[in-house]
Amino acid sequence: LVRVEDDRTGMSEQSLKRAIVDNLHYGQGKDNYFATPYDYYMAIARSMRDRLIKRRIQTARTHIQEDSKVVYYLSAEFLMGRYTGNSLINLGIYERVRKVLRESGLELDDLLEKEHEPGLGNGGLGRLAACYLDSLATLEIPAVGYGIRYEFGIFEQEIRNGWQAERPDKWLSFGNAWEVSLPEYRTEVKFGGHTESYTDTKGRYQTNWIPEHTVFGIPYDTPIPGYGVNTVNILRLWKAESSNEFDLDAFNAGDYLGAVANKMFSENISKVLYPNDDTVQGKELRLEQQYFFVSCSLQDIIRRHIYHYNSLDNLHEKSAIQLNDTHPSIGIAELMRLLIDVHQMDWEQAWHITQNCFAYTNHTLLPEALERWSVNLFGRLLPRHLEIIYEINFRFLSEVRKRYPGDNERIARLSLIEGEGADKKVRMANLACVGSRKINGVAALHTKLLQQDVLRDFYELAPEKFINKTNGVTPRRWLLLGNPRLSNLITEKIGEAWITNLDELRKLEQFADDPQFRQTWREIKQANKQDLAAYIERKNHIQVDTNSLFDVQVKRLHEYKRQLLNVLHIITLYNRIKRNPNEDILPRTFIFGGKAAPGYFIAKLIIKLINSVAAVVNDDPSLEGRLKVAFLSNYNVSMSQQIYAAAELSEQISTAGKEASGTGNMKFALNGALTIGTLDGANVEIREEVGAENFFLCGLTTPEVYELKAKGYNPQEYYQSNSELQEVIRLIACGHFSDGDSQLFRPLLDSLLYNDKYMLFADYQSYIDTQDRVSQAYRQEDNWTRMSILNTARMGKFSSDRAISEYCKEIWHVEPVPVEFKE
Ligand code: 26Y
Repeated sequence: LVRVEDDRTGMSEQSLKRAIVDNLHYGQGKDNYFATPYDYYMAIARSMRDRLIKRRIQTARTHIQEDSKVVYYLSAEFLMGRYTGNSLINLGIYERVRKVLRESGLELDDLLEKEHEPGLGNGGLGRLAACYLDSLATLEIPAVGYGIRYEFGIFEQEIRNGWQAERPDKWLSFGNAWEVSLPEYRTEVKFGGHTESYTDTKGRYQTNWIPEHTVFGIPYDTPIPGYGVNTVNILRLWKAESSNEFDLDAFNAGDYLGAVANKMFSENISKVLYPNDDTVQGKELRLEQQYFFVSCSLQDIIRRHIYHYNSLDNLHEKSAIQLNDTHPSIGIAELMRLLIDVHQMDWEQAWHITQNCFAYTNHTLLPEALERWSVNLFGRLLPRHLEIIYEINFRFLSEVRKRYPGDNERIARLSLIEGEGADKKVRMANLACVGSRKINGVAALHTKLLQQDVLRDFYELAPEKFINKTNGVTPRRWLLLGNPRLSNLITEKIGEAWITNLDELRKLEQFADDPQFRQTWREIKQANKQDLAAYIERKNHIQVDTNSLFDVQVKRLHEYKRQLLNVLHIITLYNRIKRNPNEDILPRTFIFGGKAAPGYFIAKLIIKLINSVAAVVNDDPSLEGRLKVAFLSNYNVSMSQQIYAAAELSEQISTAGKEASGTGNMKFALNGALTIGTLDGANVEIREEVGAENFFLCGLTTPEVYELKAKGYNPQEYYQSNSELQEVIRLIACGHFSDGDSQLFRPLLDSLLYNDKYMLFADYQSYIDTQDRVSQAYRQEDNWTRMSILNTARMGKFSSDRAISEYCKEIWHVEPVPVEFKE
């Protein structure tokens, strides 16, 4: 018996089939004669969305009934990757839907590739937010992700003549099956203008903010399902719209174009994601974006809280607000403003609530990535917030003075305001530290360096605020969805408990010496390599040897991540073969992927160098195909899933002390790749877990880096005493990879020879020696496979479920709230 309701919620094969046909018909307006693969994709997506909406409603009801405390994850970036495959996985019906479609001659995996990936993030920080939403839902924690619905996500990267070129990412142009807009919850946000003080009827001193203009935020919700549970949380993204379709005053005054300009100001706010993830430029639009989404989100939290509790006195008992880096840290001043100016609370109570709502995650050690806004700009855009920040600072520094009388240097370092006179700056990290109950780093080493270095004064002031939360990644997307062959094998051997309890993978250790199991393990990696090789052939027209070692570095391009060191190794091998054609060199395929910030010239030049080396190496017959280099353009979440599954060697070679954590490092190892890496970020903990004997360590340690810097690092000392390195540099310098042009790569070489900020030369020999050990190890096929199995088996710690349960217990103080599913 089939009920109408079944088309929206049913999970049987028959119901799923009817649902897809129904959505094809009435959602896309097509039947199977007219339908394109994209139409089928949309019908599948909508059918999943229907099923999730039902669960979402029941989840929301349960959270209200239980007066649950809610986690609000505020992030300027959410790098979600494609939704549809993930929702099929989390609903547990991937195979069933695949079977149903096959019966109609359709291939699910091909249709899922029609989804335009929502790339609303730059890299690690945005993807971490996405993994955390998956774990929050899976652990049945009431949670909302708040961010910006950028009309254009991270740019699409093309390679033209070896150079990166950028194109806009028009991800919404064919519609978004996953979002639901809620115009009735639109929220007003003010900008500019001035403040006025007055005394209210009760004789209280009050401040009024008279803005220059206002903007509406329209929320768009996407359901976030947990794996194997009924909880469906939401990601709520704000779109900016003009608050007056045609600004009436301007219109009445005959200023038609002025009115339209105002509309354009408004809609610009959520137009585009800033593609920088390294150096901050004090761009006004960026501050507008941050304030816009934070104000919408806090007003939304307050609206729901008052509706439920009819008071704000217990806001901090029912809400935990996480700041994903300083990007949303204006929220501290905004919550104060809302509580004091709008809800008439006194300062002390408002401050108590604010401090107990917020917690702050820091993601960087690079000083150039710390946000500081010019006081001028800040006061022009957010006059009331600047007043509030001065008041917070005044009260804070009075306390500091009591504690450290006369220590003016310390006071200057702790101040929320930096500098004097015209170029004063608001320090957002200091605001975040003062306004939060907890401050966390994202790996053990990173947290330690925060305490000793970047946030040292805050640590000395309030050590109890500091806590480490080593990053994690979701095993649903990064193993179950991305590597079905390996997932099936694992489940066959140890059952499926690993999917929600990744420590279960330890049970694979017992098979590490089983020849049959090793054989299967190898065959799976081989099959994944063949898939990737086919992709490389299709996209780059490069034929790669699937018996060669797949040596992969995929991540944003940055000098500190040292893609250039990897290139120096490739050229070293090239020179060895050129010197002695019979030299026994392990065949390798070097795979690169990653975007450079459009204004980051050196990073773009490194891309050009990789492609130039590829052009020479791939075509040189004397190498007999032993070395191949492929730069895969437009690296994104979807591509990365395929890459991790096929990778054998994971390059994690940042200068020690620079990479806060890394998360790609975890995804590689989870998929059985071995790591060559420095003692940086989470590499340290990965090595601890998998065992030093199953990890290829190279390079200086953080204390060694500091020491070398202190005594005066001179790259020449390393250069002059290393003939192989000289040969590499000379080959680039003479134009060997640039058709004889000896100028093209000069900026790279000059920076290495005369500055070498990230100490590539200091680590060169260690890196080369370690790569030689990798080559030897790869030839011991059985032992390599054993190490690969042990890497996967010991990755339990790096599940985002572990990370999120720690945040829940130690930072947010929230408990799971199971949701019952009722038909
Ligand atoms: C302010 C603006 C320029 C900016 C925008 C984005 C600054 C930074 C970022 C993004 C930073 C980022 O992605 N950081 C990475 O966060 C990961 C998750 O914690 C870490 O694993 C990784 O080491 C860190 O670089």
